[in-house]
Amino acid sequence: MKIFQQLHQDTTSKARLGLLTLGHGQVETPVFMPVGTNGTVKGMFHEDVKKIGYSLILGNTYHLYLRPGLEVLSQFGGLHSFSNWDGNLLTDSGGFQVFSLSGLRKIGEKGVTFQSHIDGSKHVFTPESVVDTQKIIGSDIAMCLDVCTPPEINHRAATEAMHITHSWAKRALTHRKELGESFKGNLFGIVQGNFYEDLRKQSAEFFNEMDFPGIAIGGLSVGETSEQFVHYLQYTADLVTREKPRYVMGIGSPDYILEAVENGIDMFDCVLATRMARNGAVFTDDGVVTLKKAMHKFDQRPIEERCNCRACTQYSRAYMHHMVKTGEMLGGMLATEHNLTYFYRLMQQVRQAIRENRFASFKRDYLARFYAK
Ligand code: PRF
Ligand code: ZN
Repeated sequence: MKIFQQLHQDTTSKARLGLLTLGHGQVETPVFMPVGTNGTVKGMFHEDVKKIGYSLILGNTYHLYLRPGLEVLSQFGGLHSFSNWDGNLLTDSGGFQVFSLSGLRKIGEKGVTFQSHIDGSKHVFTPESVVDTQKIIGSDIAMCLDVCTPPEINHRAATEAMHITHSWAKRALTHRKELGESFKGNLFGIVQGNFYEDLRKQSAEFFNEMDFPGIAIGGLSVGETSEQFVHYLQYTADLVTREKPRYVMGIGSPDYILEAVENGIDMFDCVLATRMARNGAVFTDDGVVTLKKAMHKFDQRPIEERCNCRACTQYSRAYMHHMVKTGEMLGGMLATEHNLTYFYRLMQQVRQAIRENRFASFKRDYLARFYAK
């Protein structure tokens, strides 16, 4: 089944408007997905996430597998009913988190052995097991197990990681086909290849040939310079088929989002909006506002005049400053709601600009204002 429909192609860039049809409803693209690692967007009620407009959030297989664990999730019939989220859910495969969070880990041809960051216990993920786990979670979009590598590795190591990623993707897809109708989600492949053009090309071509309903571009925004990011994003995006939804994993600053959209990317996720909120950093059209700063102590204005979120309609910057300074939970919650509202509005503006064939000028004007200070 085809899950992606392109609705409009912007005439001023490669940006496009689309529609994803998933198990828990339709999603307009380009779409930003809030991150709910443990099955909850930190500091937010699901109903408020929904009220803002989000209908696709992200969870992490690695975390959910460790806690609450598969026994609990299967007894509850998956994360949707366990957490009472009735929108769509995308889960990352755990590959990336094993590499960034867990202690000792060892990649073999079979899979990856790792130690839990919680209690040091030993576990194994295989391409097949993470498909099974995401089936138990009930993910609407499930990701293949991949090997994401840091920017400084040599060509040989990058080639090896890419080959393992490809071999795991084949196994994941075979396993997904064996599961048939019992697997309700959509399994996406992930292009790797580090910062080498020949490898990125090989990997994009490999995934174009395979039978995945969507393709992600992995291994970007992992510590490289922004020039490298832009170059490899453009280079890779141009090689990935436009027939399928294209997802760049783990990006979420407004400039990276706009760069991705400009190159025809449809989906992205990032902890930035929610993590920064918990540190009292909030997004506005005039840049990031750091609520901790003393300059806000007497400021009676809301974070943003035109914003319709709870923080902006009910509280002043001074009160937000006070809550952040005193470490009140509500401060982080309100700041999170504001940032998620801000990012939702940004994506609405992005989609409107594409619809009206003015994405290139929208991007230019938006960034000029955001970084004017
Ligand atoms: N692979 C997976 N998850 C990811 C990444 C990746 O390369 C990234 C890289 N930005 C973020 N999350 N599986
Ligand atoms: Zn607001």
